[in-house]
Amino acid sequence: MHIFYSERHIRRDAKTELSNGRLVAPYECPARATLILDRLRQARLGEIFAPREFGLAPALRVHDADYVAFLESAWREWTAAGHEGEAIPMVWPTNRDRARRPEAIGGKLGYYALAADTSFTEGSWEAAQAAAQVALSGADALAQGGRAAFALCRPPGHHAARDLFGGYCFLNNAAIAARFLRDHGAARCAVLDVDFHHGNGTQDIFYHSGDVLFASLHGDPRQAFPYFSGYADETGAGAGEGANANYPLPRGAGWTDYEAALSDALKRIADFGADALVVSLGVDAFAGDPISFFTLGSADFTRMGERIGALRLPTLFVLEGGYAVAEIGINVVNALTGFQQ
Ligand code: SP5
Ligand code: ZN
Repeated sequence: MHIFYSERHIRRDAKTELSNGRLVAPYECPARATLILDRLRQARLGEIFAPREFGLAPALRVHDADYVAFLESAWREWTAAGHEGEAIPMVWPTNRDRARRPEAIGGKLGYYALAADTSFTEGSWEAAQAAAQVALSGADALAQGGRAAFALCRPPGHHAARDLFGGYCFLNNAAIAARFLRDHGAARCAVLDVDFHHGNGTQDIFYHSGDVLFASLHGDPRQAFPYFSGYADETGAGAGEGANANYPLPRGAGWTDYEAALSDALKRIADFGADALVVSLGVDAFAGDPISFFTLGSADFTRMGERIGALRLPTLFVLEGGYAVAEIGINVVNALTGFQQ
């Protein structure tokens, strides 16, 4: 398996996350990636490569240009306004359809945010760009005929929509990779999202597309972030009708519940006739995850990987969430090892 990694992820090193009414140390922290890297090396899963540079054009295939320009200038604008803390969105348009974009950074933050859990900081944009290059390098490895790749990237991406950041995400790495695969030979691409949280951003980006199937297993949105999407009746629209599949699962769901949903999702992917598969690999379905409510054990990630591998599709794994930092390495390595069996 080709593994891609950039140490530029450490530029995303926020000091604050607004969580349950307090400012806490962010769950999505640099140690996550370095611990996974250590474990991958120990497990000798494959050679680790620095990313190639693809520039911003592939990201602009799924994100709006004005949003990308906002990400590029947000920190500069925040400091120019004289603020000293990290930039946290605080006010949202109640009707996004007719909202005009404010000029002041305090307004722009809410205009382009889906949640207040993601402080914008110096270096966040640099790290987000590096993460997208890591994902693109993995997609490129598949486009060149590779069977499997792992993009060890952070910040994660699956909550980021065309023009929204939040849920610790800025650029949607998995969506950018899927779009790249479509642009480089794959007639149909599937995205399987096994992160505990619904991949609302990826769903939104491909909701009207019939050539990219999105399937996601996640905590029931009635109970779990991001709350406003992930219901089973969200099945796609227009040309994308039938190409979106959500599997909301209840509090306490373990491998038995999970496997039933996974089997159905995998069958959907096989029937779809995808030429390539992108897996949004979050490991926050783990029982010990501090912000999630499933009960998978470390060995269940091996089973998950095995089941995904049985599809026999060219597969790119893109790292998403997973906040039980002590076990994050073993859980990711188990998923990838299971896939290779
Ligand atoms: C990529 C990813 O996994 N993003 C997740 C972002 C979740 N951020 C908000 C979490 C709110 C969780 N509230 C439950 C706290 C339990 N103590
Ligand atoms: Zn997550």
